[in-house]
Amino acid sequence: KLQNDQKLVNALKPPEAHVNLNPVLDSDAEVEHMQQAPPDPNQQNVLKEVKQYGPKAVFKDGILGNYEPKNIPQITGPGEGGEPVYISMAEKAQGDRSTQEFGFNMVASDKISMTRRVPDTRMDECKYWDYPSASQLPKASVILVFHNEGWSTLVRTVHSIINMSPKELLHEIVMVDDFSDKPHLKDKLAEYLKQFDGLVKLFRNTKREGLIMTRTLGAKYSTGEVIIFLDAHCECNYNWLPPLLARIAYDRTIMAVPIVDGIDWDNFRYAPVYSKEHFRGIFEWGFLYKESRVPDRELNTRAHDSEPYKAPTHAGGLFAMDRKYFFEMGAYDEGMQIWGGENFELSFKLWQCGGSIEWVPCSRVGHVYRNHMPYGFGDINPKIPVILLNYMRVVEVWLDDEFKEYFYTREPTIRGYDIGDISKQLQFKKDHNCKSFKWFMENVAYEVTDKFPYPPPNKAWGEIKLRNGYSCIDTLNKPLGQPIGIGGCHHYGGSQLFRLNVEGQLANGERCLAARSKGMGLEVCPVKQSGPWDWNENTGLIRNKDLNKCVQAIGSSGLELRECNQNESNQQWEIKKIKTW
Ligand code: UD2
Ligand code: MN
Repeated sequence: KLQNDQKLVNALKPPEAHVNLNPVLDSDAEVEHMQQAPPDPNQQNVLKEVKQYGPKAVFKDGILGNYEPKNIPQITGPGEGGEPVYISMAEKAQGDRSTQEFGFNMVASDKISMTRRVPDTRMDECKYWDYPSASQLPKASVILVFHNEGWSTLVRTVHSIINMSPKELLHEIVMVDDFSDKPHLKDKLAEYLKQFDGLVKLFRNTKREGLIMTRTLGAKYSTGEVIIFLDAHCECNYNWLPPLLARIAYDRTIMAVPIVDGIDWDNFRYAPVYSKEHFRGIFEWGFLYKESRVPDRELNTRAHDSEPYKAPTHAGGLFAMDRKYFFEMGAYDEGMQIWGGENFELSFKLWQCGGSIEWVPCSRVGHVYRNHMPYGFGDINPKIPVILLNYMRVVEVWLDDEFKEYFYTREPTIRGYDIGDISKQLQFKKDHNCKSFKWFMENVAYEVTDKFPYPPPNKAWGEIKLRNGYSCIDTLNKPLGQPIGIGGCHHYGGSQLFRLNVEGQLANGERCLAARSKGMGLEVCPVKQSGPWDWNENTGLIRNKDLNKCVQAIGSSGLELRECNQNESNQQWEIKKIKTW
């Protein structure tokens, strides 16, 4: 009863004043103001703050936008203009070592100026937008969480944010050290940041929290109206900030996502991720993150090709949100650990519970993609991979039952694993009267099934082991098209985990097996879900129906398709379920 009373009290409270609800209107007649949101028929019975739209950006063809940089100086030097930087033979060993340690070639990075110019990768149209004046835009706290990052890539990120942002829109940079143990991130960093006169604040975790929890902490420490997360190895492009803030000023429930350009881990070349077509974030049913061309249905809702477009999800690292709204939405699920899946958690939550996600083509930020992940996951030790544990929490909270099934079809080994308490998330979903995942699939992520149709049920899954032996079919981590083989059974899944579905597809992870030269190789699963494979539990034969041949172990590591022969012991397979917990 007490709880209910409290809820009632909360419901009766007037909505907290927010700067974007009643933007100070200035006399700029070009800016459209305050259109009323149409009522949402799905949310009729819910007591809800009426959405009010704020000022909008305005396109002025041929007239340079109000925040456009003028007179960009021409500078020459290593890496200027986003050109690649090459190291000498003498430096190679050290470069390799730094790559091992940080995932980036720090010897190359160290040669580049902290304030190098990047190439302007935006569409030309982007130069002609006027964004609301600084008094009409919320101010940003840019949050950088970091764990054992290299020096120059980290510090260049800070310089780049400051250099590329209008002064009056950058409230602060909040850095949160996720329990790094590298000496250069201790006093040296704190000393270095003093030159920014308090604009850059440094906080440190007293234990390893992982990037997800650390981001929530960073948001707590922030005092700006908008929070913008960036990875700690980014370089901002021209005028990256106003277009993001403008979307949030217009509607505080929008998550605004910049387009993420690529910076090479080895030579730091800055290159546009794509220039002509628009892409947006989606997923396949194992929740691997994917990007695909934005459907016309979405593109056609806009008047200009440089306008933001809606997206089902995003890569995770770079985005802007109204700070208060981030917490109203419960921030990140605190049960998710270290790395992975948090992008889906926040995305599904936003879309299903009244918010939205937009990608903003005129805001571009470069991100250094690593050579490999250089850090471990600390002390935590779940019996399934951390990333899958995170995905499972997302799935159990946000997906309807039929959709959960698609995920477990794709990741059968983890079904039933104890993911801890999700009651808080489920309660949130109820309290906010959130829409179903089906609604999300039909109205937001509607192209997903064109690319990744719902997986047919598995007929058998597990390791594929020779009946009379200890060898298992193994992808041997071969690239697409290369012949796969066999290896000693290890029972860990991974390269030895296969699924045979009722349509005859045999798959490992997101890849399918196809006949290749004499044997089998991996391929991208065809959208048309039918495959040639069948397994006879009695004889043990795995037959390719198209070729009428069977899978046979050859020697200690080979695999070939041969004439079917049920008396051949190297053709007799069992498909054995495995569990890693
Ligand atoms: C991508 C995202 C990343 C995050 C991740 C999934 C982009 C460009 N990057 O991987 O932001 O969403 O997917 O979770 O979209 N860090 C910590 N503590 C840790 C581990 C990492 O603070 O325990 C920091 C790290 O220093 C970096 C940030 O978190 O600043 C992201 O980590 P990453 O760069 O290794 O992730 P990335 O880009 O591979
Ligand atoms: Mn990163």
